[in-house]
Amino acid sequence: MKFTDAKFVKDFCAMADDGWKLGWHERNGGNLSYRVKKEEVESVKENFKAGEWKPIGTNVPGLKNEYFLVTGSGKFFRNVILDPEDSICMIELDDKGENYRIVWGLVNGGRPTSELPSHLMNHEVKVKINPDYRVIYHAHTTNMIALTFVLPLEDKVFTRELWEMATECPVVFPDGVGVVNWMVPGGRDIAVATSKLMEKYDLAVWAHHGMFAAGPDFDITFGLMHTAEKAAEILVKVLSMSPKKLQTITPDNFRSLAKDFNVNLPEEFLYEK
Ligand code: 2HA
Ligand code: ZN
Repeated sequence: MKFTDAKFVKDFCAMADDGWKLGWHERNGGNLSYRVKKEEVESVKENFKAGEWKPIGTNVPGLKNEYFLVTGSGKFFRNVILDPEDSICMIELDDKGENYRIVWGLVNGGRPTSELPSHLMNHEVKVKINPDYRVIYHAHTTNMIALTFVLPLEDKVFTRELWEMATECPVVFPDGVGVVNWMVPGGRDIAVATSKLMEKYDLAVWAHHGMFAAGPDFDITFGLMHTAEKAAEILVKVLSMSPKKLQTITPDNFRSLAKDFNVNLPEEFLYEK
């Protein structure tokens, strides 16, 4: 099968395009990675041309010999659907999880996303907790970034404020949201900080930068990012109208919702204000 005819490749490109259309990927902003299933690897293997092994920049032994479809460093999300061969690549990890090599894509040169350490460390954390998790998505979501200038950079504040913005939010992300203080992107330190939050959450906010989302498939992961960003947009509108809410969803309302919707909402987020 032609590589770009595979459903997982088409779905990857469609998700990148959805994010672009929502304005989350100016220029080369954001990155996406997908841990490819064994049978999917087999289905496109005839197209592989292996490049040289290169260091990942961190160790991910829990992902040894896995294959990932990832966006390219410096590549524009806008171009993923127009020219996938130039914009994305498939990589294979070695049997220690220390090096990678490109097996398909980036035909005009380049390397995988600058946030490869964060993506792979997040995948490694998630696969240990739930082997069904396959997608890590980083986007420059406008409203969430705006909130990181005016809200305290605390998990419990972001989680609670976002939950209050739409009844659906605590059902979509019942574990809450983690927050990383401003850090230099692209390196191992921010990858370690983010992957630590991923032990607890599916969503991490990077102050003054964007968000990371994790999930089992493209729809769920994109939907999580979209729901959180929409809640952030509502909060930006509310705060723009008034610094104080006249009414909101209360801790007891959340407890009733948790019961009826059969979700566990940790009490740490249901504090009195
Ligand atoms: O430019 O989003 O965080 C890609 C990025 C880096
Ligand atoms: Zn970024």
